[in-house]
Amino acid sequence: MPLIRTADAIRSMEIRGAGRIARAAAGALRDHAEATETADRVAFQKEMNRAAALLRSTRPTAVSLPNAIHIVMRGLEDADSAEDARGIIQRNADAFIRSSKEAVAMIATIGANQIRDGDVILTHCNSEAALACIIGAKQQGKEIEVYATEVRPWNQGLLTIEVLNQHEIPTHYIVDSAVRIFMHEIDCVITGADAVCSDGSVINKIGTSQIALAAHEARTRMVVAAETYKFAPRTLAGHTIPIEERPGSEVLSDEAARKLPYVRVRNPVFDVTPAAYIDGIVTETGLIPPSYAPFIIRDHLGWDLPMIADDTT
Ligand code: RI2
Repeated sequence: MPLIRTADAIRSMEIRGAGRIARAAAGALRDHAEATETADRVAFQKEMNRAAALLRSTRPTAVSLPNAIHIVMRGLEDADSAEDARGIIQRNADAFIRSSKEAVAMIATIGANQIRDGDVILTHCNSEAALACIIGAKQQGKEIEVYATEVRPWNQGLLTIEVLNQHEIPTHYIVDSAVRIFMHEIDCVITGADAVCSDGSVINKIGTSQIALAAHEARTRMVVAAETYKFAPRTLAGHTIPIEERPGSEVLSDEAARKLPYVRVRNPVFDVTPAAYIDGIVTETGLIPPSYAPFIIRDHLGWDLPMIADDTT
């Protein structure tokens, strides 16, 4: 997909989900490198920096996006020629896309092993990584049931129940505010992540932290499924991750809002779940306690990332 089209699709949530956004950005950088015909190395690098900045500006919260861009652009400064630089981007992008898909497959196996036969699971939003764990458990022959939330205002729960239905997994579809009433029936909550901070806190779809609180109160396990490239290196240096707030018109139509001049809609789309409410994070390298997050950053993203890259969160 061309660069500007991809950026628009990410911004408008036509492409959504932290992993899908990351792969789409990597693919767009690769295609843009191919389409940028200059033979001048400096001009090529400048154009690719511009493309990276455009993609980075589309959505502020999911750290998978700047991390993917950083991984794809890595080594560009060592290129001898534009052709060399183009090759680096192509190889990096292809490798990233491949490893991102392999990570989901690994998470499926590791996460499925966290689910027992007979478990009732609750999931929130539409996470490829979380669903992979649930589908993995079903494929292991476990009898499971799922509660899936609606996820206002974008109703990503509809995507989730479609996938669960395709896999013939018995599912209850509930409104977001019904989570606590059903929590006593849930054995394990599994969600995805848009970002994992160095203190082990997890940023995910709005409502996740309320679910985690309800799970904590009911002593229900709370597991997060997150590839290592969703960990946020710059949080090691004290940076916080901006929480995206989208237009109020996604919640209340402009027409309805016009009749209510004293009402202002607030529409934050992510929230922060503190590490204390998370029992484990399933990554492609294994199940880790949230306190292990700095080691994931060191081993998979590098300590140097927060220092050298202004472009990473
Ligand atoms: P995967 C989504 O964000 C949801 O918050 C979901 O839990 C998270 O990305 C991770 O998704 P949005 O793009 O990468 O719907 O696991 O705002 O698919």
